[in-house]
Amino acid sequence: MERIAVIGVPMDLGAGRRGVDMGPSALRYARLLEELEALGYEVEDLGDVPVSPAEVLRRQKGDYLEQVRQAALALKERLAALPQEVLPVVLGGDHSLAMGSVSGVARGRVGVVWVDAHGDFNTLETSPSGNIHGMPLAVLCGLGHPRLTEAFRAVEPEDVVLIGVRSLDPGEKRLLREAGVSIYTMHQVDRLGVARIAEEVLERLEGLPLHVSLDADVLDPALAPGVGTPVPGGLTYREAHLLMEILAQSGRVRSLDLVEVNPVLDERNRTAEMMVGLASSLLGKRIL
Ligand code: EXY
Ligand code: MN
Ligand code: MN
Ligand code: MN
Repeated sequence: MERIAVIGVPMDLGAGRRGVDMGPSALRYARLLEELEALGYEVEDLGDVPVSPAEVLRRQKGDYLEQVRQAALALKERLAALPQEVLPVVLGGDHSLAMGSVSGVARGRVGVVWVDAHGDFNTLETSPSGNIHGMPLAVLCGLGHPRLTEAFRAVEPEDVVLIGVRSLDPGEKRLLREAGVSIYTMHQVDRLGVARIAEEVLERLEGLPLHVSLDADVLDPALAPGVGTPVPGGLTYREAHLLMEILAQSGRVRSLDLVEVNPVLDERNRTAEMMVGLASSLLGKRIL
């Protein structure tokens, strides 16, 4: 029986709004572990990485970058220590945690499938907000603050694919183009369809173990309102499930992030419930 290790990162320090620190609880309350056990996995909950709550830091005028670095580093170390055959499922928390998850699971080259309305490819110089959750993918590719790139650089831009993008800043557009990251925007999703895109992604990342970093804001916000940076015109419920189902059929998914669920902005935990459903599809749940 395949083993899954669940680990939470209750962090909203990288985000512009408070609340995604409660994402791990919302996902657990949406019965993530029970769903995975029902799929036949042996599931172990490793609990949460310790993170100082933003409110505490605000009073201490905390240095968020250092706090985010510490939390992502703790995650990286925990994941790097897991036995190779264990499949980690990381619960966010804001997307800056992915600096720790991707670098923690990487044992050589890893294919990164970044499913997100955003590019998350800003540096401190190009970011319009200074929010670190808009930077993790750039850091993983070696671009950004040295305190972050020295700890988390882990992937080749050619091994990264973005799917669902519909909000990019001018600076990150340039950086993405220069780096050579593959990008399937919502325009391509509409023109090609997720089935064709999923097949192309699997072909492009042929032979690599896959890390899927799933940002809840890739879904249409009318469907999944519990996110801190909503952008209209996202994936439908079926598009998201089809994408997960085809990636699952490859048998190459080795790790997963579920990030940016903000229960404060949600309606009755429906965003977390959708993310649990998508995780189930990605980890093998089939209709028939
Ligand atoms: N591109 C904008 C920024 O960098 O501030 C918005 C980033 C949102 C990031 C969320 C996690 O996907
Ligand atoms: Mn993101
Ligand atoms: Mn996003
Ligand atoms: Mn190369």
